[in-house]
Amino acid sequence: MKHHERGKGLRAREGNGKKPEEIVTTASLYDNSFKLIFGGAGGVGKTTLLNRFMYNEFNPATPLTVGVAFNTLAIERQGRNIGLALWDLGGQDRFRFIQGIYCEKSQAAFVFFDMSNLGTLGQVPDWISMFRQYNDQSIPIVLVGTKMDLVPETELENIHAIANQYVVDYGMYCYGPTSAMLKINVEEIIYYMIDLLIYNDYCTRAQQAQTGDPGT
Ligand SMILES: Nc1nc2c(ncn2[C@@H]2O[C@H](COP(=O)(O)OP(=O)(O)O)[C@@H](O)[C@H]2O)c(=O)[nH]1
Ligand SMILES: [Mg+2]
Repeated sequence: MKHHERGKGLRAREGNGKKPEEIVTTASLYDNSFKLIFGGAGGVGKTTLLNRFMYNEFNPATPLTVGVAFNTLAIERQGRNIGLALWDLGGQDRFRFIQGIYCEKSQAAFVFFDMSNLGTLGQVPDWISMFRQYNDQSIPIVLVGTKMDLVPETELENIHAIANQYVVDYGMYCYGPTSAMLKINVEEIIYYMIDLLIYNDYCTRAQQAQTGDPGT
């Protein structure tokens, strides 16, 4: 989906002190409400990628995310009105103790590492554990590689191989290399996940119709 398609119907705003649940799940406003959570080591570029996605901005000096930050957004996708809550969980260990409860009731998760600093992959398993602990074990998780623009072309293949191995080893959904600076794959990975969630929702509803189960 392109930015102009997000145009009029798009509302981006900060929480204004309201609980995100109150904003995003307001009954019948949306065909679907999805909560997406974003984790990964501090400094890997979570906030920067979200700012690129939400506002099409790139700030080379993004301030440290203190604790947890969230944004809500309304989009149209596949003819549906979708309410999104995007939770940026910070990344500094000293905030970790408060993060668990913010992970709950999420439909999908994104775990970030910095492609120019592979040491940041080391935190990926912990984030996955926390996301699964506070959600359905089968929550789809995308591994996001950031700052692709900082990586020499010749190293890319090796990094992709390592990342794809993580996807297999930890049962993630897929891997997506990105650059928020160059605007590579930022919208794509997020819409990819939203499309999966919409698809799953169609399947669930079809199944319920067949079995006569009204669901919830
Ligand atoms: N070159 C480059 N720098 C980036 C990119 N994404 C983030 N950064 C920089 O990485 C630093 C940390 O980013 P930030 O979003 O605060 O990381 P967070 O702690 O994961 O939220 C900032 O200086 C960003 O400008 C990118 O795609 N390319
Ligand atoms: Mg941040």
